[in-house]
Amino acid sequence: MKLGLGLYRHQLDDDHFRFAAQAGCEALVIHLVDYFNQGGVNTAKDQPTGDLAGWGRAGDPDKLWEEDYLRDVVKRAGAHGLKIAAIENFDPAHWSDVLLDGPRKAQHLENVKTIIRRMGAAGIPCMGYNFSLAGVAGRVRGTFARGGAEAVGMDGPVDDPVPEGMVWNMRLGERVGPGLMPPCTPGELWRRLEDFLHAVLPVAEASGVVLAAHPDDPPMPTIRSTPRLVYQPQLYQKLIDLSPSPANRLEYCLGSLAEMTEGDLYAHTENYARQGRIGYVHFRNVTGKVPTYKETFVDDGDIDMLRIVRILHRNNFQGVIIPDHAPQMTCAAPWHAGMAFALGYMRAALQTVAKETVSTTT
Ligand SMILES: [Mn+2]
Repeated sequence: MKLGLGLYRHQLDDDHFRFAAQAGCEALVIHLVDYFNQGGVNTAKDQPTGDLAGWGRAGDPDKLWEEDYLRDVVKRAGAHGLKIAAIENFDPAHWSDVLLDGPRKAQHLENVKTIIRRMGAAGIPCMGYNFSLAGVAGRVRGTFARGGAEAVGMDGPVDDPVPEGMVWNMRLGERVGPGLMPPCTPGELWRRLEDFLHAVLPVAEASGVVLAAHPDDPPMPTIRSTPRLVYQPQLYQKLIDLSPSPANRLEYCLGSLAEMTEGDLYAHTENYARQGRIGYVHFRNVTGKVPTYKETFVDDGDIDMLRIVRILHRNNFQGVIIPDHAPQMTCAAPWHAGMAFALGYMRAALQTVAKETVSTTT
């Protein structure tokens, strides 16, 4: 198991690479979608939340991430001893009609395949994705965490419909509406996911890349009147069972899983780790469950995080764990302090379980 850090696109520079290396990271998970582009209420200082207007404007539909750009990031991070373990999230501009089953679906599936091939060529072995129409919508921000630290949570369901022209909480064009996103049933959304996996997994396998699915965030059966796929822990098994390909994996978000109303998180983690289906782990903690939960400091929520690390270790999980999100700490560098706090805890947990194994085998 390796320690990693997630970085947003605007953070892919030497200072952030040094910060990760100094905290003991061996790997990075990078975001290439600019969530903050022309957004109304978000700043790039923390994870995006946003109101009903969404996060910001999606990227250029005609400009896929270039192989040279990917190679450059791999090289610059490598100079600090860091591997790029994964890219997290496709740009809605590149694959919106895969989600919507729209008229450019064939082209958008080709876009995804092209991106996967370029990742393979650049040596980036995992693509994290979130197969969702509404995306990460409906969350609020406040001083919810210990000591009044700013964090993110949910305060009741949000079912205001998604306007036409918005997908995955981002605007595809200059403006949205006045129409609405076409309706979709849960069965239809599962069929779209299956189409995606069957089209892309063979290319992923040939490219040495795995796909890793994030569960729904927040994990409600509907958000903004759109269906969701993985909003209870056992629904991850349904996703796994869509394809036996070893490239069909999970972006295992402990926070989202703990926010779900059913299931034993430890038993599910044991089950998915034993199947070898975890791509990488979002290591974050929460208190409460949907529709009312709050993100917490990693040591301060409902999940026994050390117990999770023991389960992953016992099942020989070789992938990366990253903090996902962390509360913002009151100081000159709130994001950095929050991440450093989480990384320190995680590094201690990894060292603790490694020593436990030694002590039981000698
Ligand atoms: Mn997550």
